[in-house]
Amino acid sequence: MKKSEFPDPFEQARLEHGVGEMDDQDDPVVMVLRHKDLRQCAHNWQTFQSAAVPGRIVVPSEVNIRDTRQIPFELDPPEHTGYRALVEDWFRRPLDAVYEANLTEQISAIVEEASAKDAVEVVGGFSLPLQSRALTLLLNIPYAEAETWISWGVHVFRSEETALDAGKANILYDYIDRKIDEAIEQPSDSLYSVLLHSEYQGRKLTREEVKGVMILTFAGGRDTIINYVTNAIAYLADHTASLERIRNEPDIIGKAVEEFVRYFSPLTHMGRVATHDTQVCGHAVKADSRISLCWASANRDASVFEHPNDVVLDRKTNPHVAFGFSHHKCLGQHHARQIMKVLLRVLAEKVQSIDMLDGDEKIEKWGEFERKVGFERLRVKFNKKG
Ligand code: EMZ
Repeated sequence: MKKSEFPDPFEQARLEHGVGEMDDQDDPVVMVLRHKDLRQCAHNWQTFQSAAVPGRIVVPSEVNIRDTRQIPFELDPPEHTGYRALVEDWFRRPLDAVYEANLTEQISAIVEEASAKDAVEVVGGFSLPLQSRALTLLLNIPYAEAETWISWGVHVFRSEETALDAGKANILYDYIDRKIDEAIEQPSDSLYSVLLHSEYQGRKLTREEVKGVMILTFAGGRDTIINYVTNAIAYLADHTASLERIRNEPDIIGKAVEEFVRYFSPLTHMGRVATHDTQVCGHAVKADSRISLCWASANRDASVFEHPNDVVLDRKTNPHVAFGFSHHKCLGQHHARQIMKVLLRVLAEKVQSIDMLDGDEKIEKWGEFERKVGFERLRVKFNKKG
């Protein structure tokens, strides 16, 4: 198997049962695997809620490592609608030309630096700095702050090895507390200050609410973007013709951005908690038990996507759910898409080909399913364009 291949572990269960079952810290999860069922469940917040105990809709559950509710992610309408409206415009800033130009400058520097080396470890030496520096734009804070986040390594925001590593999670929560204090003392035009000054239902956001938005902003786009970027590099290393095609047909970049996120599905699934006894796809779901919306499975559903296991760079219709579906659709989606768009553009401009050297896959285990989501390490060589 090529390094850039990401098999679909859910196919058989999706076809035969439509659901999969897994245990997570003695709080089982029914995984919803079909595109259509998943979209129905995602819409149906009255039955499948997000506003459960903080951390419980995340799989693996984070109930033991945080008390702060992430906003607007862990809320349901109508509260969700009000909070989301507060932050929606801010998270659309990535679509502005100046933002895109700044991102292009950042990513060009990273690609140039990588191309000057004999070998680059992509996860820690390329995707992590890229994600961290780009985040300074999303937060609207000085570029230098990225160095702190890079120094934390890939595993601080979400400890992959042990889902319950409160020590690591606290590094982030304490940091955000300090930054909120700083923003209270010295207001600026950063996201912290903007949130501290926003009003919800005629009152200022509380400190805990501000913290809830900030944790989400840091954690939601960390490993997801790192995997998205790393996996795209692996793909282009294995498929030089695709890089060449992007160079010759830059108009397909928008479609390639969508196809990569569909194929890689950097976030495997997200949970919900049933408010009453119900069923999904004929499978009983008890009140107060969990389901998960398995984006990664739905994105390979052959009843929706032709040749679901192939990367079709210019796929015409692509109703993927890699950024979620319905009212909870990823707030960071514009930022993530811009990163990939700019990266593909810069690679086409500056890099002739990428040599795959070696790498270790990152495998997630969900009950009977083992899913490759990215790489623990990936070494490549970028060959500069002559
Ligand atoms: C949560 C989640 C949000 C969670 C869209 O996903 O991302 C995970 O990486 C975090 O661990 O807390 O923010």
